[in-house]
Amino acid sequence: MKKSLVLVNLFLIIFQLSAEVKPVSSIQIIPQPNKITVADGNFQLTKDTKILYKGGDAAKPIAEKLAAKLSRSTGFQYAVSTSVAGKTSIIFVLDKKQEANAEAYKVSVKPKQIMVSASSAQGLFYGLQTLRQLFPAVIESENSTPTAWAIPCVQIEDFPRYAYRGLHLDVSRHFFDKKFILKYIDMMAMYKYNTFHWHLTDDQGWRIEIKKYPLLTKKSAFRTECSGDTTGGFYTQEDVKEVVAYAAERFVTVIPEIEMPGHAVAVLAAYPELSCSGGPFTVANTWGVFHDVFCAGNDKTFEFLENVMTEIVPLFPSKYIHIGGDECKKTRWERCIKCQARMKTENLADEHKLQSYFINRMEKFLQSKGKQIIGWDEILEGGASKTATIMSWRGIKGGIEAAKAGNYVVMTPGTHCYFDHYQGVESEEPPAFPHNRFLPLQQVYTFNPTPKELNADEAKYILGGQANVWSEYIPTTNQAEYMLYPRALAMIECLWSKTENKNYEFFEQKVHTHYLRMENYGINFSKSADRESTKIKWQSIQKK
Ligand code: TNX
Repeated sequence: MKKSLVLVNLFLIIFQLSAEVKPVSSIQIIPQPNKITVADGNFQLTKDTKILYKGGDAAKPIAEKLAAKLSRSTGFQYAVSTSVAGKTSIIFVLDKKQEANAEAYKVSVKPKQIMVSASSAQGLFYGLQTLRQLFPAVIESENSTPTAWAIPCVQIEDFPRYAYRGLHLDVSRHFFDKKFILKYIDMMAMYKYNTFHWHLTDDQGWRIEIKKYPLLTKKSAFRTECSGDTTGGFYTQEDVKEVVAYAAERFVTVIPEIEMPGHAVAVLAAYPELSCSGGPFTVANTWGVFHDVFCAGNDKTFEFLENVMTEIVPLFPSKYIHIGGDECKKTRWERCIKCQARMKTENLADEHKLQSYFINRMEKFLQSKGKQIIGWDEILEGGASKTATIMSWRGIKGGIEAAKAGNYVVMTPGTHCYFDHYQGVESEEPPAFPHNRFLPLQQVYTFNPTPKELNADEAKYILGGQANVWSEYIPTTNQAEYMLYPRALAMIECLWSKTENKNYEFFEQKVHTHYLRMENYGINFSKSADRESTKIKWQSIQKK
């Protein structure tokens, strides 16, 4: 009896060991790399360590980024060069023969040399981010005195699961200044996000200078709150150029969103002739979905939007422009003579077809300027063109439908990607929300952008995923960071790491070491996930 128990136990232990993903706990990289092999020994960073680059000038700015970071955090002065190896060296190698995926990289840490290699500057940049996380967290602070920074010897080979790894920010409901946007992009780059979706327009504020329409920044960019205070702001075209260039240097593509045909009240407040009723309107100071939208029957609407896009397109090198398309009420169109006349002449059966007409017309215009469109999943209603990319937010249904129809898809379902929802137990979260949706860290971590309903061919249409930060109840940059972190760390592991390399317990451990990194970087992150009550609540949600 005893013997058999011992055998059963032995069997259980062996089974558990083999079934378990065995993370290497001294290496705490987020997102988890594909392959890590740890060896004995350390690399010691000293003031004499040389930083080198090889294989072309494109490697130089990456090497310089490390030199600048180390100079700031150690107080020593590091410069980069192409030759003179030191006793210890860190070398960045552009090697065209490596992995074809431009985002792939390798990091090899040996006692005398660290080598980061990739086939492109972007790959080297990601190698640099991984290396940064191998250094102690003090690398994120300024002028700390180095006490023999030792980096464990390791070999890492890595590339992302998805090509689209996005974070979104709504700057309409609350305006966030340029400085914050740059910090946002910094953190995105550190965690290997590559797309910033900038939600620039909505009912409560227009946020980008358009030279042809000065009222957009004079009037549409500001609203009067119920308290009587005026609030708002906007980015000049110079600001936008700076943000786009800053992002490009960090391999982040900026996709601007200009909302149409709905979420347009701020525009209508300045240009009421673009509505069905003629107004007057004021920039919205409450949240929700409004009846007044762009008139689809009026050619002036298209003239306006085309002129806006003519200024937008050259500012953003991204191949995509986001045209919104969500939550457009049809009530005004139903009663509008011009809209009804358009439906007749264009032979459109209903108002959903009119929305399709609207989006398709703008898509054609943007295509003539060399751009493709992305829209929220409502653009499927009434029929989307084959060339539109769909952002699936009302669950994954729209995304599945689109992928099956051969449209590219970015998955961003509310169940896993809405970072405006609570992450802890509601009553403990600041500030009080009028709704009680709940999205804890654990739930984000279960996100899989490729639904099992898709076969291998259809799955190719899933470009990746994105987390959205809607800002109705996020009035400050501090609050925005609180909502984002650490959930953005869970999200990136869903977008970068292979499913078999994900492990929540290990992730949770890594998040704790990253608290220090974020703290040193001046990020106001949340610790809600640590609360027992949050864990219990999540389990109860899971059971439902
Ligand atoms: C839905 S997601 C919206 C936004 C809101 C958000 C609040 C989407 C395309 N539209 O306008 O801010 O919900 O969670």
